[in-house]
Amino acid sequence: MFVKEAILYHLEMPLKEPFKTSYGEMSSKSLCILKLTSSDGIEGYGELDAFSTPWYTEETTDTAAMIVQAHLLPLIRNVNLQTADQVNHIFKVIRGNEMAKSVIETAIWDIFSKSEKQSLSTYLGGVTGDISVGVSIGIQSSLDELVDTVQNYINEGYTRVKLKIKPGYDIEPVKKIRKLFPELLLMVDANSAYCRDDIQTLKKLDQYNLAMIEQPFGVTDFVDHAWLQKQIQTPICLDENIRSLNDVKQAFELRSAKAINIKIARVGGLDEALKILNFCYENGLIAWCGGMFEAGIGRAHNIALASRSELSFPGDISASNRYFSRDIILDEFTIKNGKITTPVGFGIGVELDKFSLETYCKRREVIILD
Ligand code: OSB
Ligand code: MG
Repeated sequence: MFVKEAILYHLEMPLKEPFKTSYGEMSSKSLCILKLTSSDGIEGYGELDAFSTPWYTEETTDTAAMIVQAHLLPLIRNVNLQTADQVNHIFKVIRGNEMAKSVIETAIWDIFSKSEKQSLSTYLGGVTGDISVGVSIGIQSSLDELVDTVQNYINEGYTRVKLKIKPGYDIEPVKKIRKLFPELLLMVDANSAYCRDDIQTLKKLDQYNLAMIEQPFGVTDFVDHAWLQKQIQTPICLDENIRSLNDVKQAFELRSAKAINIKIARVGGLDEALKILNFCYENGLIAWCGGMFEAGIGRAHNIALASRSELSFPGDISASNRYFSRDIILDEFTIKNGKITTPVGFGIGVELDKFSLETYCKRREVIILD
């Protein structure tokens, strides 16, 4: 299979409500949709999930789009691809830039699963059916607002709640939510806002029966996370630290974490994500599927991955309407009884809503690879 043509759509999608983390506030998501056409005329889709500001990783939507065009697409030009997992290997000559790699790699998995006339979840070894999902809740302006927000998502059916925290907004919100919802599968995500000096606060958080504490320390702090994990019972989950299988091995050897948030975009695509998933399963690390405010295409890739039975902990995979008033796919993802149903169509199993795509599209580039 050869890739003959690539179209990159640059979108700006306003969020229904601004989302606040320890990094700052976001009110809209900039992303790209990549459409690849194969020599057999099969169309595969990928989503470029970076952000407009490089606070989560070094990449931004614009820098990643540039890397896609200038450095990555040329590497698969005139290459006869035999399997989807080949792409990860081909891209190894480019350092980092995982989000840029992921948008192409995931589109190629879509093409291969379509050519095998299978859903992507089946192709990845997943089980089709319903998957349990969770929701990530940004920092709220008051505790009352937080309680209402959590209650609303529970009413909608979400079975796991993740609260964003930062120094000064941690013990109180957790205490309040734990008191009101004693049985709730609850966790927190610090987006690397703490350091060793905050040990007393982190020890207090350890007392609220949290499912995990996500990324308390800096993004390369494997040693400091190991220091912390020795002193608390709550599993530490690494997010920003994990860019590859090697990072997971390092975390495992050092005992920096007991859980891994797998984001397809952050690890450079589905092949690396599957390798991480296998490693976690074999070594007793909890693995689950994270999110990056994906639109419908990225969400479909996440759902296909999350359909693997090893990812039983509910991921950050909300319904389409959690972030956007209108998604870019025809059959939006909805939540029923706390679950999202994996699509059964070939490949990612969702179809672009061309009208909706147009309304969000700022510009497009057509790249011929002949
Ligand atoms: O840390 O997991 C994170 C969103 C953007 C960047 C980083 C993170 C998040 C989320 C939301 O927590 C996940 C989602 O619902 O898509
Ligand atoms: Mg996180």
